[in-house]
Amino acid sequence: MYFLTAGESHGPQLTGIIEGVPAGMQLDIAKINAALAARQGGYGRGNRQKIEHDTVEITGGLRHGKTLGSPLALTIQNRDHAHWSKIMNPTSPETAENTLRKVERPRPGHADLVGGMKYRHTDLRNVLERSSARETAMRVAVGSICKQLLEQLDIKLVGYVQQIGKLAGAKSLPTDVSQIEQQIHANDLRILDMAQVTPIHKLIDDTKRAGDTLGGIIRVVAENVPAGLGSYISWDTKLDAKLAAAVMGVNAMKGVAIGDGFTAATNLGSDVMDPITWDQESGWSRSSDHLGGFEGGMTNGMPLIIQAAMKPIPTLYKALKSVNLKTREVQKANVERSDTTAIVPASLVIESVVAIELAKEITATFDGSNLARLKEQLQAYRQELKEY
Ligand code: EPS
Repeated sequence: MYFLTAGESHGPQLTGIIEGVPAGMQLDIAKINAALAARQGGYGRGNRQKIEHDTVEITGGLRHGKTLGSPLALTIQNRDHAHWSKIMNPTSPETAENTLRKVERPRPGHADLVGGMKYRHTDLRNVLERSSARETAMRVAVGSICKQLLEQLDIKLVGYVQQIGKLAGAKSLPTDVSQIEQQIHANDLRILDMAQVTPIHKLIDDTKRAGDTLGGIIRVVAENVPAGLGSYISWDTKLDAKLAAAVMGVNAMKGVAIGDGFTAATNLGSDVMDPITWDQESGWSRSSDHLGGFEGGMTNGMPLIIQAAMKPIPTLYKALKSVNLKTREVQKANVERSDTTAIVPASLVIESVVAIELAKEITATFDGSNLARLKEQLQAYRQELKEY
């Protein structure tokens, strides 16, 4: 399975192609659109989301609602393009009128400066348009398709917000996906503890007023993932490594942890290893999950627990010091319309990239040509593990 996205934040549309989705899967477009709508929401978002109404159009790989096994072609329109149709026109000439809103004061922490240096862009808009997290809309669409595939295989997962700035969204760290889903849908922060909603809203409001931004911590839990996905044989076959790469590939991520992560490094071995259990009914298991469902780069049958640390958004209304590309004068960095925090949408994006990696691994481990055959193979494999 492989996917690629294209498109600029204020260009005409986002495009995605995903190859390797098994044939014979009934695709629920409403579910994809619901995921896209959820990604647009969340407290702390800026005004761009009032313009966009993300919905997916599928123009390849689907017939009568079912996947053909051929590449799925997806598009999401950028409604805001109507306001940028001259500046972000893919084909019109580079006239003065078409190149207004040049970006020449790079924002610290953004891709602006290094992107310009590397690709020899003198208008940093050429960098920010693609480095913008707008692209993650397509990753959520692709992720929703992979999530639907995983659901067919009885694997469920959820990504939610564990912490915003210094405030935790809950003390507990549950592993029951349905329970987590129920709790996070009761508020606009995707957090577990309703008592934390008001203090976190206030934190976001105060930060916005101060022209500043916030990051946070995201937690993903995946349930009923069979043991033995990934491999201990070589570094690049370890599934936790692939997941870590996918998580770090999401805009603004600065850290990733599996299970207890960095805390495990400070604890004793006897506190960190998960004791092995066996019973006739469920076969092999562990009595705790400090290792987040991974041993030796392979899933061990326990819930997968992945955390991601997101830095605050680098576009600050209280602009930071920068240097003008042309004049070399010290100036305030460019201010583009932005979010105070994008931790809520990012939790859906992280959920999506984890779903994509799991779907990739499963369709590579078993025959991913046809959904019915894949189901049969996975069921037989689960039975084999039980009887081991
Ligand atoms: C972004 C800046 C903002 C965000 C955008 C990411 O866009 P704009 O400059 O148009 O206001 O809204 O996120 C999205 C468009 C989105 O759909 O998530 C940035 O610079 O990264």
